[in-house]
Amino acid sequence: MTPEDYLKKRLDPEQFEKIKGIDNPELNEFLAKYIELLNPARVFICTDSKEDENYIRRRAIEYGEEKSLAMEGHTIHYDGYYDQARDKARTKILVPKGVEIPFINTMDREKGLKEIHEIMKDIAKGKELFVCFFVLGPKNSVFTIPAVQLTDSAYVAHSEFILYRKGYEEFKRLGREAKFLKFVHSAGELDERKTSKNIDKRRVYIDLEGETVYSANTQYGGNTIGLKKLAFRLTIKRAVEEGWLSEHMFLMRINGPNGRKTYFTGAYPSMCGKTSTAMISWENIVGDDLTFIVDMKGEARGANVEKGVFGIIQGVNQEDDPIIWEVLHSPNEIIFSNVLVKDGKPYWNEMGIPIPDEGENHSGKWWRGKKDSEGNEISPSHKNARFTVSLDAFPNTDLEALETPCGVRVGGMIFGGRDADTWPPVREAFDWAHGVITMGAALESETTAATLGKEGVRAFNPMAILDFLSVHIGKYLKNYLEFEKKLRIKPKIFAVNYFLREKDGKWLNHKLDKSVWLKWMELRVHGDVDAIKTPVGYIPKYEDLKRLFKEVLNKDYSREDYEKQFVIRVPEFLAKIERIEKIYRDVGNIPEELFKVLEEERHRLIEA
Ligand code: SPV
Ligand code: MN
Repeated sequence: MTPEDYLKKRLDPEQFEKIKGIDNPELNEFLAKYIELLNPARVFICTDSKEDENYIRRRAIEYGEEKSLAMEGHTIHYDGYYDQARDKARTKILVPKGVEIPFINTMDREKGLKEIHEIMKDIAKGKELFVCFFVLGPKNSVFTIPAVQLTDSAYVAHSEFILYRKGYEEFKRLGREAKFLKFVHSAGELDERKTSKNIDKRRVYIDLEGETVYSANTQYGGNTIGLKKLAFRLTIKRAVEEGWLSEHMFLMRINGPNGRKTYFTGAYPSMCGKTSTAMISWENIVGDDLTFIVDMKGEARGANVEKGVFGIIQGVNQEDDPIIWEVLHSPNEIIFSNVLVKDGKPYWNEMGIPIPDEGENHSGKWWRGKKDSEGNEISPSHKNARFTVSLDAFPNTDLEALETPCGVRVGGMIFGGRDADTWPPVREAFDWAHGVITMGAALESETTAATLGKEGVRAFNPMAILDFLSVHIGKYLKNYLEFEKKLRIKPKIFAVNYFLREKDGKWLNHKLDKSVWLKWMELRVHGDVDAIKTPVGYIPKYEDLKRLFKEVLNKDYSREDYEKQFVIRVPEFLAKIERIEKIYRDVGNIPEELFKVLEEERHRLIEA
């Protein structure tokens, strides 16, 4: 039987008609294979129609994966208590026999495919399977990558409709030309709370060769939403092979003098201020997580891979995040996940207002003081609780930049680390290679939120991408370094660190100081202000920051603060170079240029 015949027999006529509209034998083969394997009770094919999207929303409620909250458009979804974050240990890249990739969890491809196909056999029995079409990047552009998602979770499909651009028409338009990514997900058997039951069989297997990702027995978005971090592994590989950049970066517009618009990307490890930077209320958001950067006529052009936000909700409060707060309290379409709900209202940790003493949360029925089976007190919401919302809900989204098929010209690229004692708050690289190597490839962040005075544990996280790398880091860096050669106009590269501390542990900066660094970087991109040359790059002059603090925050900025923040900490920088160099020496197959640039920096620091 041909795949098409199989689909005709297996699907309702109405659903089969939708598939027939797409002329792509590879798609038919894929669908037939996985519908047969997962063996759902029924299959729903989603087109780009409002009606089909509404069907998904309705199903999420009917199947109990989401519940309506008091405010229109708001729903709550819970993941299992032990299924609240990306499962790094059970996420594996499938590789040919004998291949190992440093830092990356790999598994023999044949073995992995066999295991996941066994786990997925009949996994959707009795359930409805949704087949959804999306694209990464703006439609009908050089950025566009089509993708098909199979999932038996209406919550996952619903999330994707909020986060990604619809792609059914694009599949129809491309027909056999569509070089698409494939995602197969099943939440597996569900418990009475409609959360994945068989966590021991949770797997996320990434088949680079087949450009297919399998995800089973999990619901948490980072493990299941195919187009997010699962597709990211596939697009990093494509980018390295094709000579462009697929990055874990926000994309934002910084508003300069006289209406000037300058676009910046920013890569920061989790919890280093990425989303809060992208959402500063007087600047403009284009994206908060993933950016594609290509060269176009010698310019670096960036586009948001997504069109929505899957953001961390802990700590969002009215004072520091007025825009997010407003969005979360308006009748937008929002999925809250793993927060506390009382009387149909969502509550989360550190929201700056009193939180009820009981309700329902990620642990089921919750009351203040409730402990889990390990004796840990359960907080009102999970640390990684999230909100899922489209970018068009934000009043400061740059919608034109979001959808333009040419992307926007990237003026600056920021790498954001987290350390108490090394990087100054902001500095500019001497050139592309200096920035890529000493800022991007040397990115570190502290894993623990250090208690007063105590130093956090530094973790190496180049380009904030270590969790997602799908190629050898040497290849990835070589591509980055070579990308420069395609550029006539090069983005400036900057490094920021919002987390400097005094010797006694006190923070050296306030939360909003970052908005001043952004304005300074914008001016530097256009050569509007001078800077001071140091061994590790250019730093701002006191006078410029003083003026900007007044202009942006209406605050005074003392020379004493400036000197504490911007002193070049030579021993710490030298120690960092040593750490980073050792990591790359141990890995092997790293472009020689990396060691040369680090050596030059060491030399400058010693001479200073
Ligand atoms: C991150 O952790 O970097 C996220 C959320 O953006 S996740 O989808 O889990 O990757
Ligand atoms: Mn992310």
